[in-house]
Amino acid sequence: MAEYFPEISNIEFEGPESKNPLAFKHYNPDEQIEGRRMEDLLRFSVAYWHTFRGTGSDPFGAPTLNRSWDDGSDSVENALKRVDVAFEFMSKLGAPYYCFHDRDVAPEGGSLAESNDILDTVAAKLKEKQDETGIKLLWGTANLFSNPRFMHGAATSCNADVFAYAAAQVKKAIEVTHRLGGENYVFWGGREGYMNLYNTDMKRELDHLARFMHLAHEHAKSIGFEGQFLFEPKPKEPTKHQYDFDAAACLNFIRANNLEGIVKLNIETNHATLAGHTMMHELEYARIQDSLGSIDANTGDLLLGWDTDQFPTDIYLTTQCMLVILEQGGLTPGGINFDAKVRRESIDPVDLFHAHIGGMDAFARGTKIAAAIRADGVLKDFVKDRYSSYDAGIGAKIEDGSASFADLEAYMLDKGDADSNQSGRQEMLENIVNQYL
Ligand code: XUL
Ligand code: CO
Repeated sequence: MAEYFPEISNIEFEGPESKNPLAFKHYNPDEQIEGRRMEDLLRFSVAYWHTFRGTGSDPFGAPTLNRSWDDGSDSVENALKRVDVAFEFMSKLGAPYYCFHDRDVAPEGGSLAESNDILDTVAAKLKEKQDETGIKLLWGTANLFSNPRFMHGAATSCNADVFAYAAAQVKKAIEVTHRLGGENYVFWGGREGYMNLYNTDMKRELDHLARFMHLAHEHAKSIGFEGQFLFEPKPKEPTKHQYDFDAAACLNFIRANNLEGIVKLNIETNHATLAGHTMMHELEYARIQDSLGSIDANTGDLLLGWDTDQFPTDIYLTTQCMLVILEQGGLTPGGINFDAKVRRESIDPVDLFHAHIGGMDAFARGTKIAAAIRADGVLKDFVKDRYSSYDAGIGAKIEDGSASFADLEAYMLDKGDADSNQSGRQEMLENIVNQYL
């Protein structure tokens, strides 16, 4: 069988002292962290769209990436060849999972029926390669944004036929995800949002989006798909305002439309920062509401205002992510999907390895650091102590609901003034975290 990365052998763990750029320094699948194998805890996933469909083109220039195996055509033959490329890459990297949009893996045909047939053909090959390699599908999704029919959105389009088309496409994508043993199914808004409120009935659009998700859930149930549904927040791009703006907007949508318990969140770093939040904020906000399902790991560039989807290499970032993820005991059935692309100047196939090795190592290292911080309890103990006035006395009565406004007034009239405040010790805590890096 043809080899597409003949120069690359399996990427192994060689430890922090290794100088081999094509080896893991920190990601050691069998190493135990908080009682779990790193591989089982982190559940790394490769994004089919960036890694096997990325060309390096941008709004200013043509493709740059050397991909000798890809003839650039939309033929089924080319799509089937890419499956071989993908599984060779993922096997050599040692990534246990991958994710795809329907249109990443299979080209669109002349009609919906033809597109479905092509998807079935490619899915059969994906299944074959999954069985051969043991690599699994973390999540599937449908591309409801590239084709011009989705110019006004999909579930939120003003054109009911487009809603119907999107429904048919998602029905099929869920079926294919189910067939491939996918553990989750993702809804990222795509063009679900608006460019201008003068031409937009926001109420109808949001109601339609909710209807769409309920229909998807009903279909998933009817075919026995038990994977987790995930909603992926993003504030803008391609639309001016995406309805899945951030974790808070998504959770409000979920609750307002009785989707609680059905849909969790897939939080992406670059989307968090575009929304004006840190990734840690978005993760923590989702976690405390039992809605942190999975993450799309990447990073933006704080000097650029768009979704640059770079590979994460910042140890502070990964440490902060892992502090939250370890606190909820991991992400299963979710995982850490690298929704990230190599720069258009990183033109060689080997750059795909460097990028993923860097991301996996950054997360492995962040995991070890976060676990050490947690083992020593340095942050947790401080926070627990900071709120200890609620553990007994008037604080406990506030929390258990037994104190009324009148009770609180009586308490404070008697006491005269509040106990003095304690320092927040922010700088000390930042220094402590630095000691673990
Ligand atoms: C777009 C994005 C998507 C979703 C899946 O910014 O993140 O690729 O992850 O549709
Ligand atoms: Co994403």
